[in-house]
Amino acid sequence: MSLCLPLIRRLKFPDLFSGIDRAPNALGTPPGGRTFEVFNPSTGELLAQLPDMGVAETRAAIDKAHAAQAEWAALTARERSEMLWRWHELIVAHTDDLAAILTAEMGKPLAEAKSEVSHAAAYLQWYAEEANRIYGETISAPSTDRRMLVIKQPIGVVGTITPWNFPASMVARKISPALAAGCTIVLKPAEQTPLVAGAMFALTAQAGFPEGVVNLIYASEGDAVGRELCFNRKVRKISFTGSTEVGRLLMRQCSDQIKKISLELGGHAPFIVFDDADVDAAVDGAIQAKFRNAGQTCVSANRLYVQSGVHDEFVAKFVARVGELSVGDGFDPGVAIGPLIDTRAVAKIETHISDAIAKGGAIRCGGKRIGANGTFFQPTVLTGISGEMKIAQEETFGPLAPILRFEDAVQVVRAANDTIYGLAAYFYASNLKRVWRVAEALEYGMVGINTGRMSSEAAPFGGMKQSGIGREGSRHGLEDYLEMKYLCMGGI
Ligand code: TXE
Repeated sequence: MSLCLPLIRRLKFPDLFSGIDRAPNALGTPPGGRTFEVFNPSTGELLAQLPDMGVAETRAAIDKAHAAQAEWAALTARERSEMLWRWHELIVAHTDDLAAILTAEMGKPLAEAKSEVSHAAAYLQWYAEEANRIYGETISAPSTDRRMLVIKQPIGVVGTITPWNFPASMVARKISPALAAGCTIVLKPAEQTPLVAGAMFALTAQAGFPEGVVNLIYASEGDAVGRELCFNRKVRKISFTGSTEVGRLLMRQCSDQIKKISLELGGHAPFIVFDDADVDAAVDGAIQAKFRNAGQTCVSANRLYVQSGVHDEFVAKFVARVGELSVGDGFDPGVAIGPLIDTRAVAKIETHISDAIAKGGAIRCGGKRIGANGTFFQPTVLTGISGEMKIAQEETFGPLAPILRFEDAVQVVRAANDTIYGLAAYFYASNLKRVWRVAEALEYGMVGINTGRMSSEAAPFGGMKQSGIGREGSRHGLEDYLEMKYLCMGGI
């Protein structure tokens, strides 16, 4: 592996970076020395060249995880918990470096990167605690000579595949409940952002995790690794976050062995502002829900529905605030919006804008690429949006806020639910009856009421419909990594 000097110079502990080489699973460079490159999306600068692992390396990692499984599961919950705590402490101690690596490879502003690393650490802390709270149950038996109970056991080796948009917190969100439950893991991070995952894995050795418990696969694409994880019988569960398209493929592949799978896929979040809302609070919430991570979040507010009575006030205040958001390199102080992950993402935004304009939409601010690198885009607000436009139907994954005016509260909920997705929804209102009714009627796994931000390690994150299967975070997130076993004792 080779790493570029400018990135290493940014770090307080450059040895953390060199640790990436040693940590994962010492599988070494694949035959033929295949490698792939990682670039900074802000500058285009080459950050690193990594071994490009394939089927053989994935199989070797699965074998290691499988060999370590029984011993890992046999540790006491307290012992597993203590290792998670140590990993948590190491991540907290290295927050600045991990955030710098994250900003370099993904582009998000350094402050957001730091907050993501803290969020990642919070998952480790949560599941270090939760590891000690795996309970079974006893059942009143229908006859006196029997005793019936339920125990929970780790599922076994888990294959995890993570995306580029939250490259640190996604790793922690998947691995920490799996480890707490007593599972071993093989993880393939996104090809655009493998470095922060590598650095986090480098710390697992210091945290005391035994050899083979956590295994990292660097790969330039997901297909071959994904197939091996799905079709290898030693892997008992897949956990994936990414596009709905790949999620569907993985589910088909897992059907071969009826393999368990958790999916956290795309979203198309409605953000509804009712007439009785606090408009200033709604503007704050919309800025957060839309522009965090340059709009590249699965819970990003994708469709802003604003009721007629507050529409003009909301648009005026929102456009003014969006105009203040500065775009640039995530390392520059004061930057609120970094680059998009690649030029393909920018092209998708442009398609959504031109389609909306052709069908009668209007640009209220932004609307253009910035700079020569081609990955920066102005935060943009569109009004006059209607249901037949692409932007009202598809996930944009960028800093583009389309506003739809509405009159009727019942119809807006119907429109909000009229999508294949069901991940996150937001609404602002003050009437208590409306708050309850709308919260119950929205077909989404997560609903933010008078808030634009709701992710927390303490809460179940996940979606309905084609946004996924399963939940991550909270005590519910642990259940996905546990098998339930019913024991019946007779002759008592
Ligand atoms: O996702 P992919 P991409 C959505 C968002 C975005 C779109 C495409 O709309 O614009 O998806 O993003 C691995 N078998 N989300 O192309 O391809 C890949 O290597 C196994 C929402 O980046 O799904 C990476 O590690 N794995 C989302 C991971 O899947 C495969 C976050 C995600 O990549 C694979 C990201 C295969 N055949 C994108 N092909 C969210 N839910 O937050 C790719 N991968």
